[in-house]
Amino acid sequence: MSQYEPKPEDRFTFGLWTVGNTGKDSFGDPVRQQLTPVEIVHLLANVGAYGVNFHDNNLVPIDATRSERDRIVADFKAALKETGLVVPMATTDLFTDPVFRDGAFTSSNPEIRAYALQKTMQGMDLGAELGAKVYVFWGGREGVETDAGKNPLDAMNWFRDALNYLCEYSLDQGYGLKFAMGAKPNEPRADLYLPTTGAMLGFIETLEHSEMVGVNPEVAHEHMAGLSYMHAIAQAWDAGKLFHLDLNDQNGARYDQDLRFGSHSIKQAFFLVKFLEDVGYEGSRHFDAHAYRTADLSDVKAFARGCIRTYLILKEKAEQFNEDARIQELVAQIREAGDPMSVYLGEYSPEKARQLKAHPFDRVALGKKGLPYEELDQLLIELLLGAR
Ligand code: GLT
Ligand code: MN
Repeated sequence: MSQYEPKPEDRFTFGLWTVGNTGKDSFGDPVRQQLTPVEIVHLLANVGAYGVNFHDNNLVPIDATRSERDRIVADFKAALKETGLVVPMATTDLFTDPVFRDGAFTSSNPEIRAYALQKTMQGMDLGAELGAKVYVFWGGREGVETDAGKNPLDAMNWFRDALNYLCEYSLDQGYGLKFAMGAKPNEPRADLYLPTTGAMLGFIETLEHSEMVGVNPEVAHEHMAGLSYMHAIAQAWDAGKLFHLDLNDQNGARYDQDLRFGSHSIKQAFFLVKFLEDVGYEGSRHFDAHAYRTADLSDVKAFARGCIRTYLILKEKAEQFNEDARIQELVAQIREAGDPMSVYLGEYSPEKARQLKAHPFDRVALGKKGLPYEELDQLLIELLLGAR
């Protein structure tokens, strides 16, 4: 249906590794041919994406020579020019190569920590060359299987040192990059450091250039921890730190599924889209998901279109929710339950505190009041199911 056609201002982006996923998993070999970055750019243009993001090694293999790198980047730039796609975000693969088996910035080996800095600086150079404004940090191996050999305080200090160093590098080069840190509770390691968005937000405040650093929350990662993604997003927004996001889906505390956006937790996805649209989020709507292992290339396209369409359908549902008279009546009833207490709430003053302490609350009567959350939630379900 034409009303669900993406527009550039929707900022729908995908990573090269998402539609480029070959279906390989820990138990099975690839089922799809590896597409080249140029082929992926064309595929994404075909499904209506605005941009494409990459890890350094999605684009340039880790062992490429300088001339191979330059040729790959030139071909990629030509494909971007031809299709009009842009690169809003880039990141570093600090988890695939065996060198990172004990982490990158938090590796016990200082030589590996230095190599991780070198690799990230080169990744930042590549990102900046292609126009990226956001640089993502996902610490896939920053964690442990056992705490027997590493003190988390050391790991935290090494992590902090690395980010402080890289902020300086970006400033030094004039790249103007914003860093976005992605949290994940576990997998591939047993326990990853800074496992939730809230933990990341706390850590960021300890950095020397905390103003440059925000978060990149991912649906699946919060849901794996049994948390509300939308609440993590709201906290990041409240802190002015929502620099990027990873949209996908996840069925609870399983392995990291990276499902098509909105394919499992429709209600959560609705609240998320409504939140982003209501506050006026203007960053990338980036899909960090991949198609089922059963998919062939044409089904991968259906997967990518599906991510976009579901977002746009939920955006329309959010508008309906905001305009639905009965729904808004119930929302208002919930918000306005009780006598106006504004005289006591808000800023503290000794006089207000004295008056509030003297106020005769009817606690029992207050405790008797019900709230129509059931009716409201059922209306939402009916709206989502198309019965309203
Ligand atoms: C991976 C991870 C995400 C990261 C991506 C960039 S890769 O899919 O789940 O959190 O943002 O490293
Ligand atoms: Mn994931």
